[in-house]
Amino acid sequence: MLSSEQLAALDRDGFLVLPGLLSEGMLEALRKRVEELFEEEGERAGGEFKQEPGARRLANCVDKGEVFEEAIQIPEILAGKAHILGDYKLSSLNVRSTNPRTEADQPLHVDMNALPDERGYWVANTIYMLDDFTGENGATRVVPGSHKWGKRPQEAMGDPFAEHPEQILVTGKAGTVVICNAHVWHGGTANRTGKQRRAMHGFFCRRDKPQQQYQKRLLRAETQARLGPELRRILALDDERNDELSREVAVTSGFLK
Ligand SMILES: O=C(O)CCC(=O)C(=O)O
Repeated sequence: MLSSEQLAALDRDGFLVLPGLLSEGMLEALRKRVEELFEEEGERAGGEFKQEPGARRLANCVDKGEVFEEAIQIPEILAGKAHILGDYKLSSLNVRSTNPRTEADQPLHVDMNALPDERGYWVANTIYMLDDFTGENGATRVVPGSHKWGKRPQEAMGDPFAEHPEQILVTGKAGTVVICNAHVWHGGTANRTGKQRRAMHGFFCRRDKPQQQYQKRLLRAETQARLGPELRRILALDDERNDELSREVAVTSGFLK
């Protein structure tokens, strides 16, 4: 599914860019559904997880349209997750759309503040470019190789908002997908154009860790009823250990009412 050269690049850099992975049809369907959801949810958008100044956000997307179910099952993406994590599950599926003319970059960070543990890597993200990512519109910055440093940027750098001397901008055409080891230092950048820069983030974790968003609680009964065995496995819907791990996180982080 992914070549040995691609897997070696993922190991070395902590990310792998796959141009054109989304079909035209899936890209259009994602864009359409995402804009419908922003319209429908208005000021509530993103509220199941978080809202962010300077960006529109959506959370809990698996529950919000069949196109999202398809998007998390793309074989190359799952092969990348298995390579980074071994036994994986989806942790969350969110959209982040950087507003036009934002002033500030996001700080460099690692997702869930996670450092590798004694079993290795445990978080992996996926950036689906729903618009072109350019040098001007808020492309994600990444510090290649930093997933191996065993440090968080806010501890190692004086100021994680600052530019890192080794950072690069990940640019690409809409429809590109970036598979990331989410221990790699990364962050969104300011959008200096007049248009939104839309991305979807398919965040996965190792099966022995809590989900960022507890899918079993967040997905409506009618969504769960139509999911087949493969999606149920990816979402850990029948996994009692995940219930113990993720229920607690979901409650303490306050996004379940
Ligand atoms: O949207 C991006 O470019 C990166 C966003 C990100 O890293 C985050 O929100 O944690």
